[in-house]
Amino acid sequence: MFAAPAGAVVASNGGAIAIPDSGAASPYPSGISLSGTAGTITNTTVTLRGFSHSEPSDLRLLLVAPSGRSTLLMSQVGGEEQVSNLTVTFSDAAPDLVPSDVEDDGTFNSGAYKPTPDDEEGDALAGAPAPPYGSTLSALNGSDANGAWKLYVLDAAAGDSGQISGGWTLDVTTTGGGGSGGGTNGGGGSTLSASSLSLTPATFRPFAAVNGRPVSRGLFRGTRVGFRLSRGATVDFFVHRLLPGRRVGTRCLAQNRLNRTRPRCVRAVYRGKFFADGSPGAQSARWNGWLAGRRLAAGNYRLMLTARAAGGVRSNSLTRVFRVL
Ligand SMILES: [Ca+2]
Repeated sequence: MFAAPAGAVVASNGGAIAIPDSGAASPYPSGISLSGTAGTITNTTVTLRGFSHSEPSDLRLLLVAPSGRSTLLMSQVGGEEQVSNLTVTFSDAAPDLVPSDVEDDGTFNSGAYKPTPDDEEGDALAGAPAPPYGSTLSALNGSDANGAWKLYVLDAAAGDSGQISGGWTLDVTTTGGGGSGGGTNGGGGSTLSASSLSLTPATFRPFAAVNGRPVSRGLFRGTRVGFRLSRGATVDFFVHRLLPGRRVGTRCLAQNRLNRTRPRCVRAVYRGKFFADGSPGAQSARWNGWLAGRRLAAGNYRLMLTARAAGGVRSNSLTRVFRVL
């Protein structure tokens, strides 16, 4: 693989990307936010983790930089054979294109590939910025790295589906030298990234309430929250309950007599937050499933993580869904 050059900024969104049989993945796009990098982009690579699909040639993957410049990472290539749990890096410096015909070009395995947009029509990706799309990652060079990076994953053919279970990592080098550590260089390159948010298990019983206090007892053991930080920071966790609703215009409202025939949707209702002090690297902490002195009620929830450090530096945010029994 390619080691990050000195001065590169590396950030990840570890959230899974679900790829339906046909149409836009969820989320669409998946985002990574960069801030505090100096200068302009000189090199970009993208790594997908846990990439599985029963027919990779169904897929079109588009990376859009904060400037709006874009690179079609792969389109209608990768062959028609099932791939499972690949780690795939896109880099202009890679020796090979993504194989498009497995018989002629070999198997689509984990490894590094040049962007491979085998796309004669150059069609638009529905719901993504309009073409033309770049065919190399150098198409992003010279633009600002700060802001929202977006990865659009579209399945363009019926019959097969997949996922990118471990999300994606962005590795950007800029003329300003980036500077993923420190933050003492005059504010030119202090970044903070979070990745690998997990709940183990993702379905759990919070601690039992005994005299109004949380107590681990039998199956009532809570869960373990894991995450990774690029450097030490305070980590905020926001908890939303996911409830059924009805779509009215752009809003998802609780069902009532007037809107009960509207399309169904999922409402995220804020339930509270907690925080932790995180050290650099992989972290894991037990959570009893209580918020603000109360046990979470049974139901479906979303946990969102965002980290903050001195000087107003904030990380990307990560989300995971979980279920309370
Ligand atoms: Ca498909």
